[in-house]
Amino acid sequence: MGAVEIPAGLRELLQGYTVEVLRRRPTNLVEFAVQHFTKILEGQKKDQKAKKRSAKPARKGVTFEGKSNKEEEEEEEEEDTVSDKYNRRVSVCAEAYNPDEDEDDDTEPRVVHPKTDVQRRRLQDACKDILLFKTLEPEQFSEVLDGMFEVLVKPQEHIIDQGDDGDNFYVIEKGVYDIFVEKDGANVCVGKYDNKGSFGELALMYNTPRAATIVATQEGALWGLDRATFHRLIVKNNAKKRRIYEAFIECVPLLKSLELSERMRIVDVLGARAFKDGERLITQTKAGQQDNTEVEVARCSRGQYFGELALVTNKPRAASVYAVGETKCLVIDIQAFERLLGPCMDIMKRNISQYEDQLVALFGSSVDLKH
Ligand code: 1OR
Repeated sequence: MGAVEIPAGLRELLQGYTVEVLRRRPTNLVEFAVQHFTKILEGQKKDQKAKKRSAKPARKGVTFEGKSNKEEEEEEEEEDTVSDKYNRRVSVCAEAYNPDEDEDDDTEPRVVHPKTDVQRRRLQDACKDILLFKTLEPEQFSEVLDGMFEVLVKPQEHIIDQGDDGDNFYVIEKGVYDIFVEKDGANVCVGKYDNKGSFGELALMYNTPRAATIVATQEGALWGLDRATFHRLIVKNNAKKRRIYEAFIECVPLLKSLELSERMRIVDVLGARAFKDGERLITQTKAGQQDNTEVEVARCSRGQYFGELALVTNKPRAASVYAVGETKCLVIDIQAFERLLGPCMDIMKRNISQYEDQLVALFGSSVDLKH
């Protein structure tokens, strides 16, 4: 001991402020700090009031493991308000979470939504490719599954509205969901989720308002994870992920032009996947050679990237990719790719032209991969 003790939450508060400064680039840092921290303080006050107003957490079909909270017991007699099927809280804002391994979190009651075997299997299936879960230890992953609750949605239902406070993170089991972002006062559809993927992580990770509106286009099923559990398991794991991948990400040539905070946002959403020798990672879906034999056209190694072409051109996969030996890749999903890698688009496009040159060298005829 003897070292100066850093108050719980200090690092998160300063980090949140820094991220907002880098995002919004205010001219007066002090004035911006006052506004930023006032908003957080107001949010905390609102949140405390909301906590008081809300029922103690044990709702029907929900059990909490761990120490029972004294405050909750005191509130037992208070009026049972909350909550809709989303387990929405009345208000949420900027709680001072410390993503590092602090013990505070362990005193939080652990949320368990009981599930039938069939439900749990469906849930496991929906979560198997969720990148945010890919770097979790099995124990943490199991806690995530325990904490998730089923949400059935109807066509045109708004799951998330841009500008709201963040309550839950969602994993898609089925359904198609449009993504809208407000531009010049109009809502523009910028993409969609088609029966897979997840959304709603940004507001929970960075204590920011919802960045997009998500609307179901048909009946669907989602699995929600409440904000506190998301913080306890995913945000805490992100701090670890930053430590592990920071140095590697720093030396990826493609990402050199990004700011440090932008690179860290990539680390926050990426997942790690290991492949065995010979395993196919990407399958060519575009008709290539007539005789269907495959020719090795290139080999990628540490720090290089692949898989961007189909995302940049919105076309089927132009080549198959196989692991050579035991390999490990860092992966990001298409929405994060579009959101975070815009500044690298020029470099990627330039490199696509190089692929075309390589193919000409190999096959003799000219190819147009972009159109
Ligand atoms: P959230 O908690 O902010 C809305 O709530 C969610 O929409 C957000 O987390 C993401 O999970 C998801 N920009 C911002 N958020 C997006 C985007 C997006 N796409 C999905 N989400 N863009 C579209 C990229 C295809 C960038 C638009 C300029």
